[in-house]
Amino acid sequence: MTGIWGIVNVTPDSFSDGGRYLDVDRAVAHGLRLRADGASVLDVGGESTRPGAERVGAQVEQQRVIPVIERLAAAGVPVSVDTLSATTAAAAVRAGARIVNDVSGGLADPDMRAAVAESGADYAVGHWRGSSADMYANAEYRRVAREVAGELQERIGEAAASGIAPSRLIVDPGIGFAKAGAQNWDVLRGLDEIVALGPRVLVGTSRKRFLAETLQRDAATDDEISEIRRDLATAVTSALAARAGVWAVRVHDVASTRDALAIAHAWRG
Ligand code: PMM
Repeated sequence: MTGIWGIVNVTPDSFSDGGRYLDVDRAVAHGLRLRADGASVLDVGGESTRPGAERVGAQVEQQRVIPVIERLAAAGVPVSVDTLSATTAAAAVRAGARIVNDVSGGLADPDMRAAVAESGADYAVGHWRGSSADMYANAEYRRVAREVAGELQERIGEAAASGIAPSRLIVDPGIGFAKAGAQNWDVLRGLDEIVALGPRVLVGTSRKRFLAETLQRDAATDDEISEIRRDLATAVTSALAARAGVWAVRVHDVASTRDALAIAHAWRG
């Protein structure tokens, strides 16, 4: 059965109404709720990697995520840390995280691969072509899925050279990262090329802009596409990704994707 990573963002915009301790309590409660909804892994992040987002610095990032990771890990939940920073990755593993989720695939921080190798954690490497601020300038492809697969293959080789065994790797085509609109659909359509690389595959479409753009294009009015509709679109793409053979999907609303995966599973028999 396809796994579901539940997203726990510990950023001021995600939990905005209190001091640091209240934020920790709320983030932990949210994570436990996602776990009860069926998440196989909780992915804890303290720095937004969305297009245009500012970097916050490793110290602030760790103040946000480490207490949350400690408590979720102590509750027995498998935790991953969503970070570009080697020091945050190492601290998170010491706090109980089992997986380092690096959307840059090791390109953002030159110390990342060594830190992961030493930590013993699993390593999720994303397809990435530069930081949030300038990623769209790099969204030039001739055959998107093939090029993404080729660049992920390079990341796999670099990880192996750093002493990270292939069995510890997870690859992610990085939906929305240096990919505009339709290019994301090209990647999803070509997921078999990513699956063929060998490592476990993770895919994150959750609430991303290309989904809203697609719904908007077909909409009768130009209303904002609501969160509920983005979650429905996410559940559909997650079920289709599962059929394409991915190992896990990364989502904000675990319950709707859990239901979609159960229905897709029943269809397959
Ligand atoms: N997307 C975001 C953040 N982290 N991690 C992985 N492995 N894959 C993704 O697609 C991914 C990620 C950005 O989305 P968010 O701000 O909604 O979490």
